[in-house]
Amino acid sequence: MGKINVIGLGYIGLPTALILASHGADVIGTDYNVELVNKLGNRQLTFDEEGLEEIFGQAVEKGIKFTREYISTDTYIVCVPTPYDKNNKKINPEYLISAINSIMKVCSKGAIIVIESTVSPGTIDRHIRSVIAENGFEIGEDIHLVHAPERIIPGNMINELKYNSRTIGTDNKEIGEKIRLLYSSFCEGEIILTDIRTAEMTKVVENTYRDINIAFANELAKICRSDNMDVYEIIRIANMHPRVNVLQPGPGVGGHCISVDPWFLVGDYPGLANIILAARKINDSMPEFVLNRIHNIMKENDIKEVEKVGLYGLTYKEDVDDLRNSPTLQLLENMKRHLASGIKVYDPLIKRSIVDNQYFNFDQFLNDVDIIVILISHTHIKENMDKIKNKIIFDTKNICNFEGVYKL
Ligand code: SAJ
Repeated sequence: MGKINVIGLGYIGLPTALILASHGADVIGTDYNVELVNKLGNRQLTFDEEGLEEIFGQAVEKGIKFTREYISTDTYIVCVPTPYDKNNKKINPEYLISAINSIMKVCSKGAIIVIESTVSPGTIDRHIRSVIAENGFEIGEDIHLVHAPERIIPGNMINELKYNSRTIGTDNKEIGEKIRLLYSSFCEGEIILTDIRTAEMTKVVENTYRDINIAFANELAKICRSDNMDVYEIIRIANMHPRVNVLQPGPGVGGHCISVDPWFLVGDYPGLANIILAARKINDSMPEFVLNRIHNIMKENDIKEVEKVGLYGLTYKEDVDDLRNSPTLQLLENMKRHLASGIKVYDPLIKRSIVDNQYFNFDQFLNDVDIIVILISHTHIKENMDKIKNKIIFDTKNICNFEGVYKL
């Protein structure tokens, strides 16, 4: 195998490029964002992730390069975003199509294109094969297609890259074996070969499964709140049953995967995806539910100004600096729609200004608020519980055991 050109150096492409290079592959990373390419070229990481720094050093030592250009080679790994259209809920494959078009301009005959980006089932048949054919390339001759969706979780990416099992979907077993060999240079998990459509659907199913299970926990939280039951105690006891594993309720579902992928199924199978749609709606309703709770807690404590309320946490989950679709941002968006403003916000992992009334100093933030709403359970807040004990606390993550704390 010659050089490997990884296209898209974001949350998935970058760690994948680095781990491949650190295990000896000849890797060139390509991204159209010049700032990002320059940063990486100057040995600076673009986001924080445990263990990433270390494999970055190893990859640089082994000669990884970063560029804006597509490289002429025989192996491509495509990790570009695949958002969904907010109106019809269907996948928007424009980044993927543009990457494939660019590859076709430079690739050698018989090149393998591995698509890691999550796509809805049928996307490769409907959008990618036709684009390739329109360019006069024959699939299986001039170009081979592989779908190898990623499975890594932000916060534990490097470990999961190494130990998770993986799926490789191809039209051709021989090509699948080649790519299996490539991934097994760093992946110790089982690598399953299947067809492309199955690989596409499997990935979306995995994230939809989690979304539905989180929605169940969130719905239980609402039921328990309405009738004064302790949802956490109920889930804890129910989970002692050998075949029950209820997840944890929270202020909503963020990130770029679980809050996105189920929509693909709703968009493509509108008459059939019922429980999936209901789950999406429940999870999307949680920021508004939290907002109503805040309103009630303010009333109960005779606090009239929203300026006295502080939201702790801006990222989409604990101990990552990723803001995409975060429940806090969803909540602030809802507030805007209610024409309310002035609520204060702090997140120790976010050092640049993202929203109004954002603080960068924890003590100052605490000084200025009476109610603190824990939206994200960063290690930072767990280690600083003492500092908030005199506040009115609304804990949506069930991490605080003080007397009188409000829960979801
Ligand atoms: N959440 C809850 N309650 C829970 C668990 C999570 O409210 O019990 C919330 C989190 O706070 C967060 C959201 O759900 O806002 C999603 O977080 P997550 O940790 O469940 O998942 P992601 O989005 O970081 O990563 C997922 C993973 N998929 C699965 O676990 C099935 C990961 O393996 C995938 O690689 C990733 O999506 C992806 O890229 O598709």
